[in-house]
Amino acid sequence: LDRIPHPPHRLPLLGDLVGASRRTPVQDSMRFARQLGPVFRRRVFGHEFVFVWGAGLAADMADESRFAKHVGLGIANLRPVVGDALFTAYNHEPNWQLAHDVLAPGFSRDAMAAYHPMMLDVAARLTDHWDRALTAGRSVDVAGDMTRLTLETIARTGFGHDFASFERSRPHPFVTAMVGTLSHAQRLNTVPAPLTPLLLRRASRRNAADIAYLNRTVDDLVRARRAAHHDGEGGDGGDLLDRMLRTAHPETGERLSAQNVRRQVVTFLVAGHETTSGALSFALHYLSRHPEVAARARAEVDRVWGDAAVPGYEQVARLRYVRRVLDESLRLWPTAPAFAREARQDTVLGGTHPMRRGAWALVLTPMLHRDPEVWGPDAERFDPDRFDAQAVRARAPHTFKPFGTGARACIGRQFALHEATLVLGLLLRRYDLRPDPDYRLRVTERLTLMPEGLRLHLEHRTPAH
Ligand code: MNH
Repeated sequence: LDRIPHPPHRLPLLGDLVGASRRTPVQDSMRFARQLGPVFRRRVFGHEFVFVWGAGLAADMADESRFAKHVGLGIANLRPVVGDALFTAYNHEPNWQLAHDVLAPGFSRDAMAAYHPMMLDVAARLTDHWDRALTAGRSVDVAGDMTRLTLETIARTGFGHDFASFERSRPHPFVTAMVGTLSHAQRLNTVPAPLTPLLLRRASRRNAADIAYLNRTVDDLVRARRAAHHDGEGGDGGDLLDRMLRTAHPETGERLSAQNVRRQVVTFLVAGHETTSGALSFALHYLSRHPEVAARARAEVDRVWGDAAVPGYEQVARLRYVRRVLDESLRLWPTAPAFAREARQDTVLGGTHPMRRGAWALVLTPMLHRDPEVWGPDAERFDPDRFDAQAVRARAPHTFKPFGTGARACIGRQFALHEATLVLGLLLRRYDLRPDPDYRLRVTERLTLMPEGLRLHLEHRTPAH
């Protein structure tokens, strides 16, 4: 550990607080990374955290035979809310494998094709909303509207539920409670555990109320579905909730307990929309700032979708360039900006840093995605061509990790990519996106990343010829 650099002004007791804010732990770490190199440590009160972002070291940590997911920090802080549900389960907890096997078919190709028309329905609510803004000459709140869209999409496809987000001028209380809980989990990292009751007393009470709200919402939703099953309705749709309530494990015959179902539903409602919303928002920001990229993407949409009123399922994956825009946005701002890995046994990281069994480090994805050794000296520049097939083939593996790695990587990856590509295609086809010339990208953090205060002006698209 001694050989791993840390910030120069280390305070006794407090640790590396100089130049750090509790509201932007990721962006502060990015700054430290640039000063300190491919592996560094930060101390926050008594705790020392090791960050890895050099491509060689990160690739080493992707070795599943020596490393596994570590549930720590922000994620561990979510355990009181979602316990052993998929995202927060410890590797050894039996409910991980059980839920993984029961729910994985919910993300198969067939399942995705069945979600596609529902995704289109929700997207039409977004474009109705944006058409009204356009007619009234109002700019749109990008992150707010992408959150409406993605929450409705996961609620509808996964759980047959409608939050009516587009009929509300303020965020749905579910979103407010979720943001409260995520921010609280992030803040807990910045306060020494023994002092939390003292320092975060009011915040903790608020957080308990937020959690209660999330649980209540989910319990209502589950109760309604159980009643429908009881009346002989539903059940064959095979959405996520049907699977959670009705599917037994194909080998063991085991089912999810009622408590576990609640935790999974909260997990999917949160994990299934917050990060996709951020990814879409960053992509729209970059599209508005790079009209030549937007023009190329739109030309592709016109070519692939033609005059079809709505695109078919197959026509979404064929938007190769739009997908590159999305990948490039996720490269610069991976909206789940870090994941933790622990050593399965004593090992040596990158051939130089000894790690004991159980020792862990954070992979700082936004910096891995800017490592000049991989991405070149202009790594900060937005350029979707970094993801053309040839460039991808030429790149070392494990250098692009917005969805994590290994057995515990994102189960919703295809879902998110299909939804986001579809929506970008629909928006490009319909609108010209005009940025506010005075806007400078600001990123807010609540475990996830999201552009702050991003508004765009819409115009009817100018004809292509
Ligand atoms: Mn998702 C795990 C990023 C969309 C449900 N997700 C992860 C991890 C990352 C991640 C990174 C791994 C975390 C870790 O190693 O600790 N996820 C994303 C991003 C998007 C995203 C950047 C969108 C863009 N995720 C989605 C969607 C869903 C979803 C959509 C559900 C519909 N993700 C999950 C679940 C896990 C996960 C569930 C936990 C999987 C597991 O541990 O088995």
